[in-house]
Amino acid sequence: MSLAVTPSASDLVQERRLLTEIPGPKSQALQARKVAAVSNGVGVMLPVYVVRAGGGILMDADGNSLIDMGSGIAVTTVGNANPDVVAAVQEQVANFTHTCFMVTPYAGYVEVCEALNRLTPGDHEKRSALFNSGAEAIENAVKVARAYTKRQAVVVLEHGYHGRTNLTMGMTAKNMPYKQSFGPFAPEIYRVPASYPFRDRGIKGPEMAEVAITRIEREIGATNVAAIVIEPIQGEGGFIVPDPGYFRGMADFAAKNGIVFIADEIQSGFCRTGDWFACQYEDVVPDLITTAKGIADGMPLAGVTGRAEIMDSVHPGGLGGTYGGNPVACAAALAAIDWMERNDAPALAREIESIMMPRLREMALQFPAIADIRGRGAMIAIELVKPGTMDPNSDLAATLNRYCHQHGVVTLTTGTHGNVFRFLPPLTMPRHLLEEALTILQQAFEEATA
Ligand code: PLZ
Repeated sequence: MSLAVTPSASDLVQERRLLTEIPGPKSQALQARKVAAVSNGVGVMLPVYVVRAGGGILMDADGNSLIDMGSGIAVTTVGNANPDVVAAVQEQVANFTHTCFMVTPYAGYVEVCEALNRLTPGDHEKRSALFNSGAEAIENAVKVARAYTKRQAVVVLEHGYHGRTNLTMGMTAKNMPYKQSFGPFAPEIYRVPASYPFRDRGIKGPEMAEVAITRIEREIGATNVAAIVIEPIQGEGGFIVPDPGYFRGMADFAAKNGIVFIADEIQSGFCRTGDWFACQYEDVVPDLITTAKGIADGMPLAGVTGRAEIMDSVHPGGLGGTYGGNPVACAAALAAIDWMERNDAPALAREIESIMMPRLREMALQFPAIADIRGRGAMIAIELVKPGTMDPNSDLAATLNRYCHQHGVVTLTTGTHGNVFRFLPPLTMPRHLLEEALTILQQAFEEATA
């Protein structure tokens, strides 16, 4: 059922099946209730209301089965409702649901930290701490870096995304929809150029790192910088894979200047890119690494992992939160991590890449709007332009997205200009559904450009 190893992910029939229009009448009725009950500020991309999911399928309230090319934004990497995760959660939830680790602890939290310390890059001594969301992990990584360095400045990148809390909004590059009218933002956040090979007019990675480093030295002063926070592959910014040498150049600069180098692997981590962590591709060992999303198959859990001397520099009681490292979320994480290890999840991600890339390259020959194909593993995207120019084509991205949705494929767009079409299938995606999703994308292009 899956790509290679057949880790039967679910008893849901693995086929795309449309019984009604999308969204169907039951979903439409639920959406009307949503509008009446849920803040308008909480957007919904595709209002099909899900009742079951697994393998490569999302099933909605009207009985439609859609192909899931989004994994809930890179979360259900081991397959939605993965049976191992379900069993672990059920066992834990029947034993106890919560104690608060800071009050009376439990083994699951410690075991997740042990797994994070073992799996993240580098064989130095490490410590971890657990939280509820990616944004919270970033907040805490910055707290730790400031406590350790006794400095304040935080350096982030153009096109970076780190969350929606006040600090992480300030660290996020894009205004709409994340920041508009929500300021003022936290101080001491500085943005420097990222490496964006498609739009950098031939500037190589090391050269772009020099540009960013010069900016840090001139405008902030290296000795004032607590942390540099970088996504090894930028997610919400448009699946931007930096040119080789950029990421390493920034990490080396941090090391030379006593700056804590933080890899935000919240989207790219946990086997998504064909490695356990995307920073392994350039052989970079970050001081701290933030994780969330794929760690626990959708149960809310996030982590900060890093050098023991940095993580232990915080005073006792300085880190925490009522729910951080909730026992049910920890049980899910341990089952998800075990599944990834047993099924060689990085290889499954690479196999998805090997199926998608040739199909996308073929489409690019036919449709000149596809100006760049990039990403790694099961984190792949195409950037769309107005043919013959470099102008972002967000209208086409929206049109393709609509076509795919109406034809039962859940796709996502991304990017600073909204012109990047991204693919984040679960690693349990059966090959025939992956191929079918690509065929529907092909048809979407045909119709949009007819
Ligand atoms: N860092 C690299 O990708 C979350 C955002 C969806 P939270 N990305 C999806 C949305 O529109 O809110 C993300 C990320 C990276 C941090 C985060 C934040 O993680 O769990 O959403 O707080």
